[in-house]
Amino acid sequence: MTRAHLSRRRLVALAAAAPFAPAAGQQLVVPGKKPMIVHNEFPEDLESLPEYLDTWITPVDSFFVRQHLPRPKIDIRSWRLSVGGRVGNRLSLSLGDLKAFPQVTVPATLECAGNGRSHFRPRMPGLQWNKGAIGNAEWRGPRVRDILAKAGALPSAAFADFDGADVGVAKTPDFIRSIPMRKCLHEATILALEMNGAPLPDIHGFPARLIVPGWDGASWVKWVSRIDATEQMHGGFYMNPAYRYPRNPGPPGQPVKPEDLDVLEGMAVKSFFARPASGSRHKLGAITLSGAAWAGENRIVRVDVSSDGGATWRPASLSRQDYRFAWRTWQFEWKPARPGYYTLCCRALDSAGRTQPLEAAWNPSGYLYNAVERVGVTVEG
Ligand SMILES: Nc1nc2c(c(=O)[nH]1)N[C@H]1C(S)=C(S)[C@@H](COP(=O)(O)O)O[C@H]1N2
Ligand SMILES: [Mo]
Repeated sequence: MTRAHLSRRRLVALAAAAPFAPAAGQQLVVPGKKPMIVHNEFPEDLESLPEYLDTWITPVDSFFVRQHLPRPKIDIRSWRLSVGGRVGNRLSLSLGDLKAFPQVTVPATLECAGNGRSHFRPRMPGLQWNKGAIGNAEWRGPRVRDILAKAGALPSAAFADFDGADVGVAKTPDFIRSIPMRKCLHEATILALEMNGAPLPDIHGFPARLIVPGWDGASWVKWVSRIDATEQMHGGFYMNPAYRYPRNPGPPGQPVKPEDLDVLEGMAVKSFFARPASGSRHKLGAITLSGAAWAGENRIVRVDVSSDGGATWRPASLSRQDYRFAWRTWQFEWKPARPGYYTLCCRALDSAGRTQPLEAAWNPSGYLYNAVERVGVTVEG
């Protein structure tokens, strides 16, 4: 039996247990993490429980983890970031050199492109994330544009390739992502050395990870050890065929020709319930509904909630923190008039006028799931 089989069985066992009560021992999988939904034990793929996603900053101990390859062992004394390719002046930078650049703080939401994949029908292969492959953190480090400027990136460079220190194993290739220059040069694109005010934890990319605000998680390369300015997009697996999305999504289940797929960039508009949990029971009285909403490179302007399955909607209140690339948490004090079974929904609207659909656009890899979430709860008299 393969590891994948084992962990899928564990996941099923988890899902069958009381909501959000992982089976005994699950907490021990990764030291420093709260109970998580364990999709894979090695390399770790860990999903946050939605009940922990009700704060504006997601603490490291409840932040999701996704990695295709075993985590590299970094010896910080000999560690160097090499910067090369189409540059006038190759660099080899220590952690101290990176700290000598001006440091900027960027609050930004990191979401795996496959978050929500388990809700698509027909199903597709890939990690069957529910809704917790997301978190919001404060990232701090030098701007990528300052590093590229110091290296004298040539005007002919249209991309920069970011290579993580993790290396290919068996059929799983080396993790390399190409980011277009216009995004590399954005003032909020940084090489984070810190997450939530502390040095980056190993599992989230120590000592340096790329922050590509508003773009899908696969762009946020962990353990960056090499940056190469290039004329052409890297041709590796993680640029093609992985992390591509149909230019015009078609009917569910329909294959899409490779030439009709584009590299994923900005994310969809989306919202979710942190509370209440689906299937929960409540006493008649005020019940706090809460969650978060985000919209890739756009801002959230509004979140509406419904307690009648989407027939009528009322605005939720949004967190005062309002940063372009960070989610906004939302709250709503709901006072049901009478006992019953209720279908609660939440729906976000962003600054580009996008809102969430009732049905997410099906695509062969199961990316960008953003249908309006529905949560059924029972109110008892
Ligand atoms: N070097 C490296 N970086 C990586 C990955 C990886 O496998 N290797 N996975 C990517 C993917 S698909 C996601 S969703 C995010 C997850 O970041 P996290 O583990 O800090 O939550 O890291 C990205 N960066
Ligand atoms: Mo991802």
